[in-house]
Formats: sequence, structure tokens, C-alpha cells
Amino acid sequence: MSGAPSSDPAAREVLEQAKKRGWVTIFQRAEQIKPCPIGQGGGCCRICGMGPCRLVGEVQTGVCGATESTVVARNFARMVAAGAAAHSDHGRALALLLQAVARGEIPHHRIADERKLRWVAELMGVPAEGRPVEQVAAEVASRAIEDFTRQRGELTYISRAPKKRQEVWRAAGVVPRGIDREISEMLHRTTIGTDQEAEHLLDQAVRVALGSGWGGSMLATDLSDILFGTPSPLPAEANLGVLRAEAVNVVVHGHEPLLPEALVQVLAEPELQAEARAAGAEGINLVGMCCTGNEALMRRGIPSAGNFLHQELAILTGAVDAMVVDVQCILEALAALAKQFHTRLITTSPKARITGAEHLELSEERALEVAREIIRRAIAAYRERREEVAIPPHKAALIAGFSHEYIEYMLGGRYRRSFWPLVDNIINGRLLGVAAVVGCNNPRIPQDSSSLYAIKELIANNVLVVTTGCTAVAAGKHGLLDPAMLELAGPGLREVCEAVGIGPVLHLGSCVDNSRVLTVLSALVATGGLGSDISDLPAVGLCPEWMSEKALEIGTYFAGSGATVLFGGVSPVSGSRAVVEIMTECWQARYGGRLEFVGDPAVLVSKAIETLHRKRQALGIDVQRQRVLFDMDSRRQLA
Ligand code: NFS
Repeated sequence: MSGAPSSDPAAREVLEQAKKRGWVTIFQRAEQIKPCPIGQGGGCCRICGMGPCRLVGEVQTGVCGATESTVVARNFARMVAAGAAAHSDHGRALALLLQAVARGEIPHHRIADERKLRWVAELMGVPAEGRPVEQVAAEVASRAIEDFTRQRGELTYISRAPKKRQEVWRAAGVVPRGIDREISEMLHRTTIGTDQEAEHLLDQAVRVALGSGWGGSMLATDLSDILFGTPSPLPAEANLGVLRAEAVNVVVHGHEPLLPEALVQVLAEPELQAEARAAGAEGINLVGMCCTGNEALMRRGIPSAGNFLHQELAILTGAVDAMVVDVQCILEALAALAKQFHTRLITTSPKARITGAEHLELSEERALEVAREIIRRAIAAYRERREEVAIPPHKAALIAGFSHEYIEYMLGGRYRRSFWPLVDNIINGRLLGVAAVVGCNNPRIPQDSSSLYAIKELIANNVLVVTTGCTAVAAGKHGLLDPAMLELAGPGLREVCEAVGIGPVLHLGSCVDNSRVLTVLSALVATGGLGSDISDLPAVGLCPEWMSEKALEIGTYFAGSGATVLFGGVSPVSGSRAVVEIMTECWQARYGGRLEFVGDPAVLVSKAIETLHRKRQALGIDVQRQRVLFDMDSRRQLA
């Protein structure tokens, strides 16, 4: 990769402008602030008032005597707990929303997918047959809420994992009890002078993460589907080019699906449209960003303006009239930046405010009212536009909306939903395996570069790729979610995709929707033919450009679920060789999965492909196919 900050031409164009105008973005701040190498590798302990203790050189322990492995494991475990708290709190919000809807407290809201509700009820052991939908919904909501607060016993959805996997967890003592209990216990155990054995701490990190993956996140996915509809494929577009100079542009950014759903509902109201036209605009253009963007994209085909590193860039186009945010991954810098433009930055969550932003609190009952008010504020801002509008013309067509239900249906047909065609094509060698390429942007890595490189190499080597979060948006912006991209796929993958009628890269949703990947993996095991546990499957997880604590939590639950997980970028545990060994060798022995940090994207991909071959060998299905190696020419063509 050259020294360019982004592999996205839209980003490069806006950054070029920003440089001329003296606007500062995350890209410059990342250059100015050099990360502390000790903290970066997890070796700085600041959990009490005797430190911070930086374990470096001669300093082998903290003031309390905490060793390198304890400090590094503790720091990692706390990051996992924070990530799990974020994703699970998102799930909790939906459980409470479902409860309110079931009680009739939100008249404008209906259950969108009754079939999914009844399926979830069955999984939870809630009797559904012949009962009114509200009753079933109320009980499902209570069961979901119980999963957060349970003190003893096992998380409900543990039963969705393969039997063998459940036994692995029971043997290791890591079956989550209640989602909140595990997070809270993790915080307790990482306080000064409590749990002081790295392996023991990291087992609890696995337990916390499983509580999110098979609990908070999986509930978030299921309950969103019930409340707003289960996604199925639809066409859309992605990148800054989805902003429209002549329209009132509202960017909805953050994570929770409630607001974009409300905005979609009111968007077409004649009064609002008339008000927009009276302000001189051609209409109202709603676009998404980050994971809220993914939610709206998956269910409503709302275009995505970009991923994590695009949030400031969108404002810099001068075309954003309102940027509405709720929780997670929202840059505080947006507040100061929006002030330099006419853009209204509006916070909507009772959990998150930003100094300098307008706050307009969203509650379930008032969702539509708030949505209208947001649009009105955007229209008012449109009248105040003062900077020249310069929208880079880049956008790509894509197909999004692959729920696991749809994948099963698409593979097997309407009347015989089945994962067998996928399993069969893995066994016969047309497909080498399946990879989930997920995660963030990180300004320390040229935007999207590692993710795109990994995806392209994998599909060229006949690996079916599923993607979520900001990586999914990266894939979308660069055309990789367009089925026409089949030309980049290896011959086996191409054949399978053509037969089924899909592209080689499937967008599965936002980051909580990584739980859809867990569901697909469990379904592959249940189909038979590829072993008896997730750890047997020729499947890998890659997170090439991680940045958030949530990414670490996702990686940990996949590793704890038996998958080989490879992260790019820097390692937050490089400060302790012992911790690195626990998360690779020990976890491999205990969970059949591992979490490894690999800086170099080429090594990352090689390791992923090696893993798939190794799994195939163990299953006795490995036919040696030549690895497609990219020479410089083909790389340039891809770029
Ligand atoms: Ni995931 Fe979504 Fe993006 Fe990373 Fe942030 S938006 S929850 S954490 S940056 S993928």
C-alpha cells in the first residue's frame, strides 16, 4: 500500500479538499498522536492509585507485584467486558422495546415478523401455538430480559450451539449464567488484588464474550428481526456519492435500529416533503453510516454513506444538513467540525451526549415525533448552507440483506430450506471453506485496504466470504457486494455462486449480526458431513482493521466458540508472551479455537487459507488445489 490514508477514492478526494481548507480530521490526529508502545501492548496498569505502572525494561511487576501476564490479561479482559456491555446493552434495549410493544404501550409499532417471533419462542421454550401474538411477544421479551439478570444456571441460547460445543463450554466452566453477571464479575475480578492468574482471567473473558455472542448480540439480532423484519436481499448503494447536493441530507449514524426505522416511516409524509421543497430542496435524502447504516441498509435498502472513517468526511462535503447519532463509534470531533458547517449534530440516546451537539431524546413512544422534528431541523439547516457543496461522485451498487434464514432458503429453495448445498460444495472441494471478514476501520491502517485485500484474496481462492459491520460497508463501497464481482472469484466459488444466484461476498448486517454467523456455523454442523462441532468446520474469522473493544469481544466469542480468529493491526496483548500463548495454544487445546494478532495482511490471509486446508485435512476432504498467488499485476488490476 502506498502512503495514502485511504483506499477509497471518495475519501481521498475529500481529504485533499480538507488539506487545502485546513480542516483537521481523524487522519491527521492519528498522525500527530503516536500511540504509547507500552500501553498499546497491554503493559500499562492503571487500575489503582499507586500507578500507573508501566511494565517495561527492568520493571517486571507493578507496585502491587502484578506480573506482566496479569496486567496484560486484565487489560484485555476489561476491553472484552466493555465490548460485551455495548453490544448487550443494544440487545437489552430491543428486549425492552419488544416488551413495550407487546403491552400495547407503543401504538404505532407492530410486530413485523410473526414467524420469526414464533421460531424464537420455540427456541426459548415459550409455548406459541394458538396463542395471540402479543402474549407470545410478552413472554419472549421476559425470557430475553431474564437472560440479562439471571444469577445461576445457563444462558437460554446456549442450546443453539452444537451439543459438543456446549459440552466443551461446560467442561471449561465458561457457560454464561446471566449476561450482566458475567460482565460485572469481569470488572470485579480485574480490580486491584483480585483475580491474579492470566489463564483464569482470560477464561472469564471468554465467558463474558460468549454471553454477548450467544446472548446480548444474538438477542439484538433476533429481536430486531421480530420488531422490524427479517432482512432479505435488496439492492442499494454505498459511499459518499449517495449524498445529494439538491436534497436535504440526513445521515443517521450509530448503532440502534429504532431511529432509522422511525425516520423511514415519516420520510414520505406530504407535509415534510412540502416543507423541504419550500426550503428549495428537491426532497429529503436519508442515508446511513456505520452500524445504524447497516441496519437500515439490510432492512430498508437505505444507502450507506460510509463506514467509521467516513463520518467526518460526510460533513466535509458540505452536504450534510443533520447528522443524527445514538451510541457507539461516534467521534467526539464531530461536534466541533459540524460547527464549522451548517450541519446539525443531534444526539438522541439518553445514554450518550456530546458537548456542543443538540440533544433531542428519543423514546420508543415518541419515536415518530422525534423523527419528524429531526427532519424539520435538517430542513432548517438546509436553508443555512454556507460552504460550497462538494460530493465526491463515488458510489457503488450492492446487494445487502442476507439473514441466515434467507441463506438457508436461497440454498435449498422455498420448500426445502437447507444448508446442504453449501456443505456439499465444501466437501466436493468447489469451495475451500467459509470466512467471516468483519470489523472496523482504523486510521493507523489505510482505510479499507487490509479488509479489501483479504476479501479479494479469499474469494480468489474459492472461499465464500460473509461480512458485517464497517468491513461490510468497505466491501459495499468498493463494489464487492455486487454479484458482478464474480469475476474476481475462483472457478469453484464462481460455479457455486452462479448456481445459487448470489455474489461471492454476502453482507450479513451490523456487528451484533455476527451472531448470524454463529447461527450459520451451528447450522452447518447440524447439517452433517463436516464434523460435529464448530471447531471442525473449514471456517475462519478475520478482523483486518480492528479498532474497537467490541471487535475484541467478537473475536473472543468466535475463538471460544471454536473458530480460528485472525486480527490485523496491532496486538493489544503483545506485552506478554504468556498471554499470547494462552489465547492461541491454550485456547486451541481447551476451546478448539484461537485468537491471534497478525500484523501483516498477507500473512493474515496465508494463515486463514492454511487453517482452512488444515481443517479439511482433518475431515479427510482436502484435495490439493493450487493456491492462487497474486502477482503485482493482478494486484494493480484489483486496485
Ligand atoms: Ni463494530 Fe459498529 Fe464499525 Fe467497528 Fe464501530 S461501527 S459495532 S465497532 S467501527 S465495525
